[in-house]
Formats: sequence, structure tokens, C-alpha cells
Amino acid sequence: MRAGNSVAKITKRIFFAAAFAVLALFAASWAQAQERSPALTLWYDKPAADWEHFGLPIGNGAMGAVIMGGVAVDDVQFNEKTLWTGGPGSPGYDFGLPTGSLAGAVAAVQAELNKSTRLPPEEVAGALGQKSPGYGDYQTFGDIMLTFPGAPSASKAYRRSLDLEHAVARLRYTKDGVRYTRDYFASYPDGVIVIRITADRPGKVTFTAALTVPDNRSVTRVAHSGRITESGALNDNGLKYEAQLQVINEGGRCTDADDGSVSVTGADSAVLILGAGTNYALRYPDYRGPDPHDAVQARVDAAAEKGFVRLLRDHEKDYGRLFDRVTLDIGQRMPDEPTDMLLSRYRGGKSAADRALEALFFQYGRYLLISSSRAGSLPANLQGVWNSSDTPPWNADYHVNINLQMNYWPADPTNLSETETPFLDFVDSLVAPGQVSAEHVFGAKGWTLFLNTDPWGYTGLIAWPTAFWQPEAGAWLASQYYDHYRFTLDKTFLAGRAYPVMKGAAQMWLDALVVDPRDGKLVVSPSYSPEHGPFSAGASMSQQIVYGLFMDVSQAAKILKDDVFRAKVDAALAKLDPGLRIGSWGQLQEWKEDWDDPKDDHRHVSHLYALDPGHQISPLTTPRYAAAARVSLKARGDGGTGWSKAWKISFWARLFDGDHAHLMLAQQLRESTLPNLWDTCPPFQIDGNFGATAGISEMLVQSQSGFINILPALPHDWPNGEVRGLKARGDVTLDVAWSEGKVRRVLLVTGHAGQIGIRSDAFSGRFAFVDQASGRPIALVGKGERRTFLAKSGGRYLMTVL
Ligand code: FUC
Repeated sequence: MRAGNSVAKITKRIFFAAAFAVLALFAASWAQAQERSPALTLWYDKPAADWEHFGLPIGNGAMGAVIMGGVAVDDVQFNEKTLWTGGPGSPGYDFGLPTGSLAGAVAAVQAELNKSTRLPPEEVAGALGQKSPGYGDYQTFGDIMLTFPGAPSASKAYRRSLDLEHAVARLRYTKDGVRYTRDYFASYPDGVIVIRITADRPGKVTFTAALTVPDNRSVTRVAHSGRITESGALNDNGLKYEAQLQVINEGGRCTDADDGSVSVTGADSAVLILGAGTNYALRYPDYRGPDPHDAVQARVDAAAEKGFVRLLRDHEKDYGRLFDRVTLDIGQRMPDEPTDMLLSRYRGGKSAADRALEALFFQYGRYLLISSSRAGSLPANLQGVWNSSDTPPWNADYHVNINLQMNYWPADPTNLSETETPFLDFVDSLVAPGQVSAEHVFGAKGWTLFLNTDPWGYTGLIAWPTAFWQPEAGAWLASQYYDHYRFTLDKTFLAGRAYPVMKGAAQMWLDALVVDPRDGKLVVSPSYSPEHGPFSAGASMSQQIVYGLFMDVSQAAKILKDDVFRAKVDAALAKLDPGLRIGSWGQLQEWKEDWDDPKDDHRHVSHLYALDPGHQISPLTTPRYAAAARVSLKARGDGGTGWSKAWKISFWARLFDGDHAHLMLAQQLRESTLPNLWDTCPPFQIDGNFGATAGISEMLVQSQSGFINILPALPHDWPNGEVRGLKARGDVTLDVAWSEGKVRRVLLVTGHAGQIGIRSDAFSGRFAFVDQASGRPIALVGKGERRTFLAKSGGRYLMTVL
């Protein structure tokens, strides 16, 4: 009996062990099978506990949605980027401008500054600040509420993921042996958000779909033939909106209800297609276009007709064409653990799993940019396109003392040039209202704006003392146009779009700069270093921005042969204070006077603008200023908001300190990154995601100084790797491979014919440099680390270390 018993026990044990092993294998392979790109997938084993920390974003530029993934109730919050309160139609909207001219008040502040050198922000805001009635807020459009009767509130085999390589979010769970899947994506080619609900057994899909909106608008909602149409207008400004959700069931029944919801019962699967729009138009001064009904209806009709398979195929093709251009290998290995755990276990880049997070974070920035910035809509705002509130932080607007600019830093370097179109369209549209502001505030020609703007051409002032005054914002944005030209060498763009915007921004400063009685130099006055210190004349950042723009305009005018304007700008440049001074403790001064406090750790390090994104400072050409910038940066420390840390990645990269740049990336991941890998200021603010992606690209390739610098700031923690598809100024696409911290191979694909300069320490050793097409060696001119060669348009040049 005893022996028999133990044999039975052992057999039982073996049986259970085997069964367990099979189950485990099955579970693992199931988990693997559902991700096509495990290294580029964010995933979680629970529904989102809240929108901000755990929601997974999808978007097609104009529309966005956040996937929470509740099993029994799935709340898909969505946005359409033009749905804003404020602007024309909103009580008192005045573009931030008073009725009379402010030029006299500006002159009075200038006179006061000439006497007293510095003024408290409150005093200047008292003289120049404006109330901002009708400024407005970016709005949540509403929610698709999906309720699944009988579904559990939680499920064991639960997985919610976002595949960055295909831009598809997915939810999986099992109940009573049935596996349920929901796929979500936002299609740019078809202009809709698509959800598919399936089960692996027929007849198992049952749910109700409804649309909800906040109560700050009128609403009518009807359901007809599985289509929910919801329309109305915002109470604040009368902006019309419409959303349509088409539910298409395969098998089972679909019923419309009187309350405007649609129910599907016993289907094999169902597809939901959402379109949304408003009667907003990016057109000064009324900002109104046609009623959104026809366009929304046509889009949803066409997508419904096309069907899920073709919608998905075209979406993946469109998205992949952009995303696939860049790959990054820094020696990462993605562990099979949820992304929130990957983040919480992150220890600063020492392990292959840490590097998996870093590489994922880099590509996430590219994913977010493609998803929130495509031609035909507004640019990415403080939250990209994602916002669940009707009163979001900072109105989820366009701050232009760093934030909007930073959003577009990764566009050109990470080969996503097309995503800049909404930014350029938007800034173009600011010129007309910005001319009124330049005239009103300074009595100047040209255009500008100040701290912040909205989709309603707000180019005037607000009243917040420590931030409202940023008159160089127009110049900064205009320099970004020229930088886009430097990447693309697109002369049609330069002549037709960039130059008029740049010239207008420069014109404003030709008129508005004043002579500083201290030294006879031209300065901005009043001038303010963002959100920091007193008002003065000629703060470093103000001067560096205007100086940078004038240099750009002078070069552009030379290319375009606008000699008359070039002469004016060159004459002003000769008298302009460049905003570069080394102070008593070796720091780069933040103000014209040596007021810097070595203990100050403010998040803005604006006086390093000339280092990044400007290019007046470089360790190679201006080593003294670079050393001073380093002293300032060290003193400010490694803290700050998310965007501040992201900026510091680039600062350190441009000082060629890869380890410190990497440390800033680590700080950002540790302290300023939410479990869904959104950057947090706090709160959630997307600029830091974009800034970090740009910063990583700066660590690997730089080209701001007229030549391509290969691996200028490679950290010791990334000894081996390869990046493919980064862009350098001069229309060059690069692949770079390295090992043991040294360049091994560089492929340059040149879009334009001309001289290309390269800097690499590989040139001091043995190397081959050949034209890939012919296999023939190419003559390089120069010595040491810097070489130049004559590239063909469409050329491919390979450098190999021997
Ligand atoms: C700038 C920053 C703030 C915040 C705001 C939206 O003014 O200084 O920290 O990011 O933008």
C-alpha cells in the first residue's frame, strides 16, 4: 500500500510538474507571440490605474486617444487638436493686446533700467502685463465608453501593450477559457481612430459603446445603423464640434438605443471607427472654417468601407515609413517584465535591461512625435495631442520660452522632418497677429510674440510677473526655420517660407533694439532671463537669441542675394552685444552684470542658449566660453523639471561630456518619467520626452558647427552599439557603428552635392574611406580629427576603421 501510495504521489507530482511546465511554456509563448517587437513595446499586466501615469497614448497628429484598458469598462478618452475654448467668440478676447500702444510704457521701463540697472518683475509686469481674457484651454473631446457585461473587473492573463514599431496598442485577457483581444490604432492616412474587439471563440463579443462629453458644451447624440453621431458647440466660444463612431459587428446583432448608444450582442468580432473635428481653421483673425459635419462623415464612411485589414495595413505602412528610418542599438536586452517594473528597477544604465529602457525611451520620443504632429493639424502642444481635462495645466498650450521649441528638437536629427510641418504652419500663422503685437508693444515693424500662445493667434502679453516677458520668442522660432533649412538644404523652403518669417523676426529687432548707455552696444530692453532674477537690459539669453537670428538671417540673405537687408543686419550685428561674458567665479554670466549666484539651482539655464540650441559656443571654437558654460551648468546641478533635465542632456553632449549627458538621461528616467514613460514636469508635459530623444541624438552625432561630429559624447556605459538613419545638417543620413567606445564604421548618404566636413577620432588611426558605389577610395582633405570631402548628390560613402 505504502509503496503504491508513493508511486501514485510521484506520478501525480510528475504529472503536475509537466502540466505546469507546459502551461508556463504556453504562457511565455503566448506573451511573446502577441508582441511583434518586444524590445520596442511598452506593456503592463494591469489596466491603467489612472490616465496620467499609466494611460497609453495613440495618435495620428490631429487626433489622440489614451488606452486605459479596463476589462469590464474600457474608457477610451480621446482628443482632436483644434477643440479649444477661448479666442474669437470668447468674451473679451483681445489677443493679449491693450487698445492703445504700449510703446510709451516700454520706453519708460527702458529709461528706468538705464538709471537703476535692475527692476523687480512685479514692477515691470505692473507697467506692461496684460490680463488675458479668452485665452482658452485645450479641451478633451470626450470618451468612448465601452461596457462589457459579464466581463470580470480584473483578469489573470491580462496584458496591455503599446507596440512602438507598428503604433498599435493592444489589450488581452482571458475569461472562462476564452481569449479576448482589443486592438487600437490611430490612422493618419484615413484620419480616424480604430478599435477592434475579438475573441478566439465565435459569438463571444458582447458590449455597449457610448460617447460622453464634458458639460461645458451643448450636445446632441443619436445612434443610427450602428453609428453614433455627437455634435454641439462649446459654451465659451461657440466652436462647433462633431464626433462620429461607427460600430461594425461581424456575426451577432447590433442595436441602436434611444440614448445614443449602440450595443453588440453575440458577435464574433467588432470594429469601431471614430472620426472627430471642429469648425476651427488656422486663419487669422476669425479662426473659423466650415461646419465639421461633412468632413467627419466622409472620413468615417470611407474608413468603414475600407475595413479593418486595409485600415491597419495602410496605417502600418504610413507609420513605418517614418519610424523605421532610425534604429538604435546600445547593447540593450529587453527583459520580459512590465514597463513600470523596468522603470522602477532602472539603475542608471549599467545593465543591458537599463539600456533597453534608454533605447525604448529614445524611440518613444520619436513615436510620440509622429503620433502628435502630422501635416494638416496644429503642432504638438504641452501634452502633444493628449489631454483628459477641460482645464489642463498651463492650458496645454504653446509655451515659447522653451517648450514648443523643444518639442521639435528631435524632428530633423532623428529623421522625422515631415513632423515639423504643423510647427511651421503654426508659426507662419503667428506672423500676421505677431505684426500687430510688434507694432502695439514696441512700435516696431516685423513680428513677435511673448511667453505663450494658443491656436487663436495670441501674440500679446499676460500678467504673470516671472514669465510674461519673452519678446525674443519670435526670433527663437524663426531660427528654428533656418535650422530646418540647414538639415534639408531645401532652397524652395528657404526662399518661400523660412526667409520671410526670419526676416520679419529680424526686422522687429532692428527696430526694437536700443543702445545700452553702459557701453554703446545694442541690447534688448527690458530683458528677462526666463522665470528668473530681475529685469535688466541685455540679459544673456535675449542677446544670444537675437545674435543667433541675425547670423542666420545674414547667411540666408547671402544665399538668396537680399543684399540690402543683409547690409542692415550685418551693421546691427557689428554693434550687437552677443550676450557672452565670463563672470567672477568663471561662470557664463546669465545677465550683463555679474549677478550670478553659485548656489542658484534654478531649472532654467537659459544663458546657455548659445551652446544649445544655438551654436555660438563650442569647446572646439570658443573653448573659454565652453569652459564657462560648464562651470554654470555644474553650479545649477543635475535637478530640475523634466524638460530641464532633457535640455541638460544636450548641454553636456555639446560640451562633449558623454558621461554627464548620460547621467542627465538617467536622472530624467529616475525622477521625471512616469510609468507610461511620459515625461513629467510635473505634471505630465511632453517636451521632456522630445528633449531627451534629441539629447540622445546629440550624444551620437552633432552637426551644428558646420561639420559632422561622429560620437561626440559617447558615454562609457554604451561601449558597443550602432545607430542607423540619424540626420546631420547638410542633408546627410548616417549610420555609425562602434565598439569598445571607438568608431568602427560610418556610412554617410548624401542628399546634396557639396563639401562635407567630418570630425572623428578614427581619422587619427588607420581607416579606409570609399565611395560605396564604385568601391574607390575618396580623397579626404585635412589632417587630424577633421577631414573634408566633396560629396555627390545621392552618394554613399563608407568609412571603416582598419
Ligand atoms: C515654462 C517652464 C515651466 C513650465 C511651463 C509650461 O514656462 O518654465 O516650468 O514648463 O513652461
